[in-house]
Amino acid sequence: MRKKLSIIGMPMDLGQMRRGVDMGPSAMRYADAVKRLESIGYEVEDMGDIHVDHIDEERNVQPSLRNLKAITKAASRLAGCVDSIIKKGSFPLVLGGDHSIAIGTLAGAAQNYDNLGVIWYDAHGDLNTDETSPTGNIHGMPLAASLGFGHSQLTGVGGFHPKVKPENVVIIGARDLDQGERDLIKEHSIKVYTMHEIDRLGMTKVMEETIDYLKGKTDGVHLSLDLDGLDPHDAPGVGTPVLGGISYRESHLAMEMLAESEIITSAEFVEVNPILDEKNKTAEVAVALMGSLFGEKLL
Ligand code: B3U
Ligand code: MN
Ligand code: MN
Repeated sequence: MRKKLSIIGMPMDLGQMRRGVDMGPSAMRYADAVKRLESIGYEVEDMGDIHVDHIDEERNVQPSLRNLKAITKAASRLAGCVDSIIKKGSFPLVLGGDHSIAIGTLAGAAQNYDNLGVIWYDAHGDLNTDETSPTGNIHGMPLAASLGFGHSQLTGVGGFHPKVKPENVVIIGARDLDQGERDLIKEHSIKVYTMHEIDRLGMTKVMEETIDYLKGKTDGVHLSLDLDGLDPHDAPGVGTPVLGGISYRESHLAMEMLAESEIITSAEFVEVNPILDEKNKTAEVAVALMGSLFGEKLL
């Protein structure tokens, strides 16, 4: 029987200040995500987009948690959808949208595992809370929220928390962390491969260690891939580019090693902003990386 994969679009741009990232799902579809995954041998179902309000009805209420209401509403819908995909035996692949959507994806996935692992591939930690965030942008908070830290409306999506334990998280590609995020990483001993470790050890070793670290103790692993984890030369269409990132080639290697390991049970590709992109390059990069993640082979 062919393996099943279900694609969901999450056209969310309320987690940050730059419009256009809500078009990310369309851009990745336009870059032939479905065809690419079918050609690897998957039975692909495109479930369309989750509804996201265009504007938050309480947008001026909490500047430290901008658009909280619309974001949590959409996250709950996404959580239900991801949960039902897993329950019917398919693999959920979520197309973002800004990274705040991970609150919903993880809420849905975590209902199905006792020890969900998370690989957070990102230039940022996304470990802020409303108390530590320098911006009030919720796309800088989803990993903290999934660990149970921050505002109860974010941590409570799906009706339970935490979704993940700190010892089951690996952050890869970090190079822009706020003080509150550093404190949280230290306090909870979260495993982080910054660009320093990637340069020093090489991506092969980083991924071997990551897979070893998660393999024994988790019963599922979610890959949350923020395109700004890559260097802006390779992925220019993102809202908060940070120089000195992971290369396209290193990213393919990482995805290929994850494919071989067979540990990944759900995934999302986020922060593709076609308005800021160069001829859909970043969406094409995302789809090429999906190819490697799902086992595409040259020979
Ligand atoms: N850490 C900053 C910046 C940021 C987080 N995630 C992205 N940018 N993409 C913040 O706003 O929390
Ligand atoms: Mn992110
Ligand atoms: Mn980021």
